Amino acid sequence: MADSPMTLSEHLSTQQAALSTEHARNVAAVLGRIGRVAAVIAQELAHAALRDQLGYVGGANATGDQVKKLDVWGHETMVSALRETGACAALVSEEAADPVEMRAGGTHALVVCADPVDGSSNLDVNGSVGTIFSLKPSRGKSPAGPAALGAGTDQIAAGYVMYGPATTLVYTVGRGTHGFTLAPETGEFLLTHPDIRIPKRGKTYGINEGNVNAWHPGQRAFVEYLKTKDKASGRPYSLRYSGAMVADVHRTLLDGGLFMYPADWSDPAKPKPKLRLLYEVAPMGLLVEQAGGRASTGFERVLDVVATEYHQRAAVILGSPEDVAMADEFYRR
Ligand code: FBP
Repeated sequence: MADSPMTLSEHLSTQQAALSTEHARNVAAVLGRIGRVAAVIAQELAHAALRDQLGYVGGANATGDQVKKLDVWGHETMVSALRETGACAALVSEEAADPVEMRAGGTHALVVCADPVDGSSNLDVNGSVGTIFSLKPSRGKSPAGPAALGAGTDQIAAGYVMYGPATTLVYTVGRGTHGFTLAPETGEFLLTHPDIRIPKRGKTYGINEGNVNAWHPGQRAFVEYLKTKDKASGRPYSLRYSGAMVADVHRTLLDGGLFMYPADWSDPAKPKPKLRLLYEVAPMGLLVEQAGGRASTGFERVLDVVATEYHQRAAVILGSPEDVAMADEFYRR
């Protein structure tokens, strides 16, 4: 009989070598807890319509988005779970203007940046949603929140959970990108996608084409290029866009191609990106790079962008290395 697949906690222990001993214990504690929170969130999503958990609570979050009941519930569930680990010094969350300090002690406590419920516009229509997270060293700072700022290269771990037909957790500690599937009966995440390698080139692209008139000219020309028929280069690419970054990135990681959310260039002097750097763009950038892909803003590597604000936004073009390289070329023209 085939061996039963490795559990998340077993796999985490095989990844320890990638981390300093002190951080390794805290990373395992935090990632293990996020795995358990994800099983709880999956349950809640499945019952949301039955528990009057759909719809808005009213009011807007730190980045001006209308807040859904499940956004708040997801945030509070994440806060209490991370607090209990004793390994998390602060949480930077999409749903809180300022970092939530947790006074977990020690130089090796971690700062977590998270989007507890990503793709909120899909919640009330039973579409795929997710949770995105990034772990950075707190360096013993107090308050610890400011340790979240800086470049994406400071991340020591990152991941996401996708709540779709199955619940999938994908993470990296800088030693490849690995995928797990939730066994609802046991609440365990089991290794189903070890060492994901993104194809060098893809056949699909994901972008909100409704924004085409606000794109940088290089972005517009690149999407036109993808849509132009040319058998030799496998074009046209097909459009695949779910409205939830986690679902679009997950497809891109497994099948190749691109996910893009470029900035609004209506005023070229002040380009306006949408997605948030610390808890959307940077963690996805690390996961994609660890799977052999690339993540760019169109002008620079996403992981080199330095965050100076907690809810700073950044443009993103990520996916298959040859496709992203082509996009960068169109931006340079
Ligand atoms: P939140 O739902 O967490 O605010 O995330 C933003 C997001 O929903 C991404 O998941 C998604 O890729 C994007 O916004 C969709 O934006 P748009 O509706 O403009 O296409």
